[in-house]
Amino acid sequence: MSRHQNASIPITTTCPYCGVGCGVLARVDGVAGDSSHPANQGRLCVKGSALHETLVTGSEPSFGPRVGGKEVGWEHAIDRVASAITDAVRDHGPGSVAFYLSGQLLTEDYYVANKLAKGFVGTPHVDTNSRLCMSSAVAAHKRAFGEDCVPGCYEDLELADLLVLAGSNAAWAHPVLYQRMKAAHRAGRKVVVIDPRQTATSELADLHLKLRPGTDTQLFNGLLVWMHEQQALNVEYLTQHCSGVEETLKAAKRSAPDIDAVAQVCDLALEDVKAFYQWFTETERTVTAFSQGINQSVAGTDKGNAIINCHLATGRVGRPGAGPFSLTGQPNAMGGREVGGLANTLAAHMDYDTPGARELVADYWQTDRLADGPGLKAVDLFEAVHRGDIKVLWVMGTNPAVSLPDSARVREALARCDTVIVSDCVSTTDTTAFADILLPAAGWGEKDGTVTNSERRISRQRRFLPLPAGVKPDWQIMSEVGQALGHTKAFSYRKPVDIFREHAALSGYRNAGERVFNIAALEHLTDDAYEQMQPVQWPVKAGGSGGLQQTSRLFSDGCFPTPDGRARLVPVHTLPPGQQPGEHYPLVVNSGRIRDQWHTMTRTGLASKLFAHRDEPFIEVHPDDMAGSGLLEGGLAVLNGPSGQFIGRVRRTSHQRPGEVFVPIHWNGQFASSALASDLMAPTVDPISGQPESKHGIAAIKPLLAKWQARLVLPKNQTVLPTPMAAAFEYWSRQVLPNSTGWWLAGRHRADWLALGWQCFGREPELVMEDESSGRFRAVWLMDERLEAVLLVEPEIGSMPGVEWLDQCFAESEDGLEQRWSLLAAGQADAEPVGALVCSCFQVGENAILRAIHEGCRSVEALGETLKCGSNCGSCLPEVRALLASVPEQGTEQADLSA
Ligand SMILES: Nc1nc2c(c(=O)[nH]1)N[C@H]1C(S)=C(S)[C@@H](COP(=O)(O)OP(=O)(O)OC[C@H]3O[C@@H](n4cnc5c(=O)[nH]c(N)nc54)[C@H](O)[C@@H]3O)O[C@H]1N2
Ligand SMILES: Nc1nc2c(c(=O)[nH]1)N[C@H]1C(S)=C(S)[C@@H](COP(=O)(O)OP(=O)(O)OC[C@H]3O[C@@H](n4cnc5c(=O)[nH]c(N)nc54)[C@H](O)[C@@H]3O)O[C@H]1N2
Ligand code: SF4
Ligand SMILES: [Mo]
Repeated sequence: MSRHQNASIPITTTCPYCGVGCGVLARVDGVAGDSSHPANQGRLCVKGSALHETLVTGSEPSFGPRVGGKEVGWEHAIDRVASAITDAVRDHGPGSVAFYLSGQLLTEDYYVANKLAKGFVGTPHVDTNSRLCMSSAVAAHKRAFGEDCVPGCYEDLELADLLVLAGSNAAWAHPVLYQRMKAAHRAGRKVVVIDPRQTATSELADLHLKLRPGTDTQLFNGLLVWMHEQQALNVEYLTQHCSGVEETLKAAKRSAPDIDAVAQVCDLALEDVKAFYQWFTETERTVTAFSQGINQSVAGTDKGNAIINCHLATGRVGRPGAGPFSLTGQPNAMGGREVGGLANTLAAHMDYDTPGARELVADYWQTDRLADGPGLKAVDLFEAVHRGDIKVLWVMGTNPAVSLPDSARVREALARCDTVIVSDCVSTTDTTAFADILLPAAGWGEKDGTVTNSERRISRQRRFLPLPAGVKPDWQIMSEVGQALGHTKAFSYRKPVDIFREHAALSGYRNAGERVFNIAALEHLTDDAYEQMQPVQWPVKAGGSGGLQQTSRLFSDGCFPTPDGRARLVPVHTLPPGQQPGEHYPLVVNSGRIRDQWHTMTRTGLASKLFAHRDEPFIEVHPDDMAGSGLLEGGLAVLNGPSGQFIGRVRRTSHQRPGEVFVPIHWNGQFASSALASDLMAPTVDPISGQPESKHGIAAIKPLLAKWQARLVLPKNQTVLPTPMAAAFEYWSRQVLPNSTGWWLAGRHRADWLALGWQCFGREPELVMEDESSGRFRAVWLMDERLEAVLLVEPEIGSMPGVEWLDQCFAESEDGLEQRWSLLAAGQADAEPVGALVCSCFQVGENAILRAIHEGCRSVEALGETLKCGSNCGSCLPEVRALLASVPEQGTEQADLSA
């Protein structure tokens, strides 16, 4: 296959965002869903459909490696990395070097990182952002099954007659899988959503259990007890295939003696708990899919096992339409687990304490430096950096300054560390700011390799763009460092397929069936076969069609990879959240994803259309908590927690429970003055998995009493707020617009606008209007008849012209500008504000949808025909349906726009 991108021929590849792992047909100028990929069968969500707009290539000038902030050649950079590692190992031992990796690396990158760190530098301190994401599910799988395996496949979510979604907002976080669940609806199928918050996913729910956060263990323990009392347990399955039954039942009874106790502790209606228990008891084909509401908890592993216990006790594991199903978040969280990238694992689904594993791996890698035991997990690892025990830290494909809890302490640790190496495809992030050595890594579309999705399906990511000058793929950067450290043979890879073959072979090396993860049938893949490789589900054996036999379901025969071949029911306990609300911090802070952004926005933050759904950091507050607080819908508020603050716009909604607020995880120092969810999270971790409790902070809320609000709009290529402005305001946030970049600004004290303008633009504005009495100020700076800057200041946000209109001014000729300026001066905008954007694909806002509903469009289809909304990727359909439901047939009541 030609490696050169031809604009007319799309390359078949895989989406780099969520763990659904959709197949994509990619070209520089557009993407489409791959109808032959089993995960998505042609569908894509909003983020997937905007992939060509979030390519790093072209979004910033490509950059070469930097040492101490200065651009250097690759040879020099590699030498510096190698000498920093050599010096640290010589002076302080291999444990003074640490790697912090990511579920967004390709399997080939991940394999090389793990081999380099554990095998040749000899440090055990290799952890990954999967610690913040999947590690509780990993630990729960190992305890129950003996190995970290997801027993089921996506089809099970369609086949299930009862689908339980626990701590998952799949409609926004796994949109294509959610669409599959929704499309599979049939009479009699039931869906239960377990989430303290009403979400877009709860629209699918026949029953929404809006439980008290952190009480999932009691809910599932209570279910086990109930089923036991109803004599609904599968005694034959338990007798033949499980251990730990008695102890588990005993522990469950202690934590959830009866249904009344469960209803009380979970703060649920008794009938609701009963309905859930009855449905679960009666329905053979039950799948419980779980995600971060389960994993990111001080009791995350126990929550996972409480769920798995109920499935084992009913024999519902690995059967069509039945099983526990951990939804993985990142595109290659699963691949990272396969290579052994977590600090407590060694390689290829072997742990340090797996009998014979160290010898096996040392022999396979031909090394005598293999690390000898588990290393530090993410939160402890950064504590060790803070203490100065880690001298060299190499961060790859993750943004810990944003995503780890207690961000201020993490930043302090990064600032203290002797040598911080950061590999990223974007030069300016909150973490690259701390890099002593910055290594430009190839991003999606520029590199080749494989990823594994939530259902164990390995797919190819293929390159369709030329590699930008100065940039290298991660596997190559690490291989060159390995060679510079003297391990020439071990790191002599010439292309990703060399690594893939070695990884595949290790999975089968001396594996007589002890390890389920086995893809040795792929170890002799030719270069060409790797190029053409079709998605395949592990374990993969030789034989079957196309010479390969893949596996959709595991453990169907009731045999498990434990020493006695039995699955284990695990007694689980109830741990209270690490931080309890109280007098000073009365609110519980929940955090999570929004539909159109990906994590720290380094890529989705490039596309204007992905900003339109939620254009500012926000805080969702319950009406009860707003009463008497001075908080206003659309006003700004400050959340103060024990270790930091968060400023965002208030969204009034009863979707979450009173006493609880919700904040998005996406905004960071590149996009807002103070909107890091992790500033409100304590580094409390699950004692078994080490996963931080990122869904449970505490805070107090108060309004940010702004004297004025402003809009600053600059040309598209200006992505940094001029320093004098940043210094003058209490609040700013940045939004990428189609033709410009916009900032929302707010402050407590009146500024001298003209003086501030001088500091930023070096002159007076060409057009200016100031009205002392109303507090309104408007100024325009023009350069060569093009707009250079527009600043609008208003005492109230409500009187600000719509941003679409301002942005349009940056696309217009002088004539159009003149006319608009006169309107601007008169204080009017000529376009109706679109309101929050609902459909990103066709840019349809809620105001237009509400108008169309009032004018008679009473169905999703009718709205789709009139406005096109929801007719492309369908990610917005839950919100379109919520808007429809909010307008009574004949009435004109206001919608609850917080859907
Ligand atoms: N759009 C988008 N999609 C993504 C991502 C993204 O950044 N953006 N990231 C990907 C990644 S890496 C991941 S890990 C996944 C995460 O996918 P999800 O886990 O589905 O997403 P979250 O929004 O983090 O959290 C899910 C829900 O957990 C609920 N929750 C909080 N506390 C509790 C509790 O105590 N019990 C229960 N039962 N629920 C609780 C929250 O209210 C929230 O609605 O998303 C993936 N997909
Ligand atoms: N409060 C709170 N905190 C959370 C969570 C939460 O729900 N609440 N969720 C947690 C979860 S589940 C996750 S997964 C984490 C995610 O948190 P992070 O992993 O920190 O977030 P990303 O923005 O995905 O960071 C990926 C980085 O890798 C870069 N990158 C992209 N592709 C490549 C590549 O090919 N090579 C290299 N070298 N770099 C690349 C990107 O530019 C970006 O800087 O956040 C966690 N933190
Ligand atoms: S659901 Fe969306 S983000 Fe996830 S893999 Fe598919 S297209 Fe990508
Ligand atoms: Mo994640």
